[in-house]
Amino acid sequence: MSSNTPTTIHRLDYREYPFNIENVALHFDLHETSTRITSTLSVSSKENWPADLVLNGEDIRLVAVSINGKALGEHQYSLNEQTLVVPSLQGQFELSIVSECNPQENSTLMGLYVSGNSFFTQCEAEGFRRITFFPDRPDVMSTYTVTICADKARYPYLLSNGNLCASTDLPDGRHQATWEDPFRKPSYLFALVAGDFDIREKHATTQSGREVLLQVYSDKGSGHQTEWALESLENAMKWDEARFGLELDLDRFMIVAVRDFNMGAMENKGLNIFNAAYVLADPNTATDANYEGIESVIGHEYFHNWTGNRITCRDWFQLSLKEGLTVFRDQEFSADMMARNLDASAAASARAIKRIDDVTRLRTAQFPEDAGPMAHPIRPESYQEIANFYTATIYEKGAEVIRMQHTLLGEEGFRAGMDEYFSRHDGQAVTCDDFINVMESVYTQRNPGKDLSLFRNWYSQAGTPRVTVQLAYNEAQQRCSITLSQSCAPVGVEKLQNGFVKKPFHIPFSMGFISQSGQPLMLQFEGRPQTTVLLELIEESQTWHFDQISERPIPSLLRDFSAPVIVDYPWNQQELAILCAHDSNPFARWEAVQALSSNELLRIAALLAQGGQPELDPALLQVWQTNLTDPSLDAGYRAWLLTLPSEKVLAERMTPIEPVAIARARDFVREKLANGLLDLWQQTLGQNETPGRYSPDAISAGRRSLKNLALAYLLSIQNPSAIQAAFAQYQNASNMTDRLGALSALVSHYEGDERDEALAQFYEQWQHDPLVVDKWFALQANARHTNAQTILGLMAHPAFNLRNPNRARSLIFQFCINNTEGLHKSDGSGYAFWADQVIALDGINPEIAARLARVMDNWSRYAPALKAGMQQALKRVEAHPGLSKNVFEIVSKALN
Ligand code: 0A1
Ligand code: ZN
Repeated sequence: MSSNTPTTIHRLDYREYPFNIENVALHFDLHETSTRITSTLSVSSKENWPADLVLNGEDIRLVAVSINGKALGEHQYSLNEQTLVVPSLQGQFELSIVSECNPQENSTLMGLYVSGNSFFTQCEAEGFRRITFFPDRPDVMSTYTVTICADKARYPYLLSNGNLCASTDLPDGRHQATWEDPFRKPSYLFALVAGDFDIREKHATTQSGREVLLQVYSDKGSGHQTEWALESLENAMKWDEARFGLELDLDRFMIVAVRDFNMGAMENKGLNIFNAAYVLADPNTATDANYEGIESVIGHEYFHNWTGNRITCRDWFQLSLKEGLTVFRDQEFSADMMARNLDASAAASARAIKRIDDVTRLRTAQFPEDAGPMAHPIRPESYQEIANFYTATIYEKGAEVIRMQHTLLGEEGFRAGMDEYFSRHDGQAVTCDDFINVMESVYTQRNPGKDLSLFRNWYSQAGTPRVTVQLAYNEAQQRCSITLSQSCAPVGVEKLQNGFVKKPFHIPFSMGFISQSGQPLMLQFEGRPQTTVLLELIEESQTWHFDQISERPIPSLLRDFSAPVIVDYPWNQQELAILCAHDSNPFARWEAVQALSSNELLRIAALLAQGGQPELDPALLQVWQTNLTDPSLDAGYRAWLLTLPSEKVLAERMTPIEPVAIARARDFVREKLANGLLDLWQQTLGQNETPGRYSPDAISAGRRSLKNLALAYLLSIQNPSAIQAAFAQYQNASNMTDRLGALSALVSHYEGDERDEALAQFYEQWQHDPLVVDKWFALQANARHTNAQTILGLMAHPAFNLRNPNRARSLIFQFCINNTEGLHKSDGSGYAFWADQVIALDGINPEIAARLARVMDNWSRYAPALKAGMQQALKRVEAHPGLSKNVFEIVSKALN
């Protein structure tokens, strides 16, 4: 493992690489325990004077180096654990390097590794240096020619980026294939796969009439599970043509599923490698959420071909340039797919559901990050380990920052900006500034006198701004005035900088007014009547006036979540109840329900923390009743309206955090809502069956989610007929969504023997399918009464394997992240378990260990007794000898 000497890399230290590497010719002689790689680089210096050629290399053995065919002696280069340096080179030359690595023993899943019976690579961000010595940085772009030799019987398919140019049989049962990628690319986009696979493929025609081959490779025996992946890939291809005019630039596009993978998937040029969880699906084994996840990740990786690959990042500080933009693109793709073939109102609620889902993810993962020790701007200033910066801030907040640009420019302006971005920068490695410069040129052209100079603060400052709203109504003048004031306290490293002053953000703030009787009000704004207006807040505080307003209105704020901020406005519960039933913006209507129920849950949690006896505000029951019975709402949207805010969202609003009080408050309110609306829940259960052939479309998935929500409410009060219904649904389900919906309601709320029988039966039936076994572990990790001891018991199950990230995530991460009560046990057993697992994982896979380490990020915001236990566990991890720099960065920042 790497040592933990913390070296910090700073954005402003960027220096151009002094050499061009025009072409990289790689030769792989694949063997499980010792693979030999010969790399031949055509190098030329950029300047007219000599420079040191610095190549990165980690965990690989150097066999030989030569320049223009002449071997170098040991005194002609220097080699340490991280670099190979050939000093003082100039002009044009060919550098050849022979090295060896051990794929079988590579448990980090970075570089070249073995998973199952196949070889795979993962190079982003710094994995290529674990394959061969190379300037492993995204601004060194080259064409690649790759030859792979391997045993033919075991590895009949030999894949790499680009086009297959030749394949030949070799002696001793081996064969070889040569691939050429015509596009210049950085090393992080290199990929190699060798193995035996099922293949599903299809020919498609691009908008310019070129025929391309789309292929999905998966484990032998899983080919029946790749239909949805291939369909999603084709949809992604068509969508990028239609929405952005971007066409596939290769003759063939391959996706390969792998069981052992650190992340979701990887956009290697023409050869995407995917965590099998984002490829394999059939109605019996995958849920609606899995289908949605596959579509979105396949879209995401495919869209990277233009936003990431054709135009890449100059350095890793620019990561959000490709990730924020590509997440925005995948979110839009999913929204368009969900809304397709629906009438206007169903399409609007399908889009709102997607937005709600994305905002919920932002609030549960990114807001806490932005308030904790790892807070960083979407373009960070420094890092110790780049793998730790594949964060919710870079991805999800990065996408919000792009979305705000889309909001400010409009669809047409944004498209014009994207066209200009490709025309200026295709084939280059660029910065976030380059992107915003392009967008600003369009913005200024369309809004003379305005620019995006303040908008750039979203790239340089961290933290979640708070926008305080004041409403003043003057009856005599029939005028309503809205004042927006922004503030954002320093966070993370900003707090450590002397004299740091935060500058205001450019915040697009979308809003409307609702009358006391629930009607949308028409507003005169920018010379035309509108029910939703876009205010651009650029100062600390600004006021807007609206005239001809005949009564004091209720403001509907931050519609569609037009900026990643927290809104402060003192609605009373009655005003919220009106918005909950009438807001014409479906996103804002859901927000009103969230606000009303969060207020109530936090009030009850505070009361419970002091040992008080709560009562439920009848307004909440009334809102639930209205939304359960409103015939104009579709099922999927209704399910979101009827779901209580999560523990994590509530914790963000509680100081100090009392996780158990939050959990108890949710139980209390859930039970009241279940009992109070018993008949309606039962009717809902009966009215939302989805008979016939399974389809993951938004309407059918929405019905299933509402039905399974009703089941969960009913089981939370141990309703006997619902328990029967859950068993029946579990036994008779024709798809995994319903089967798992029933089983999870039972596992969460029912203690009888049948529960254990159902669990045992589930395992028995699905033990051959690793993705379903992951679900089985996850269910138990999340269950009430599961504690660290239970998890240790499950880790002893023969199907558990700490080296497989999906398995570790399904059990250990699920428990530590989602099982509040189990983790925060007052005896400290949850924290001790966390520390043990971080240490154990660190010896196997530092990237995965560092992700688990982040569970304790916000320890200092918890109630005193818990806080002490968490700090102690963090200290134990920090003191562990030989800790990776990945985990060290996380725990040392947390303790700082
Ligand atoms: N670029 C990928 C994310 C990714 C990053 C690092 C990885 O290495 C373990 C793998 C994937 C994406 O955004 O999809
Ligand atoms: Zn990405």
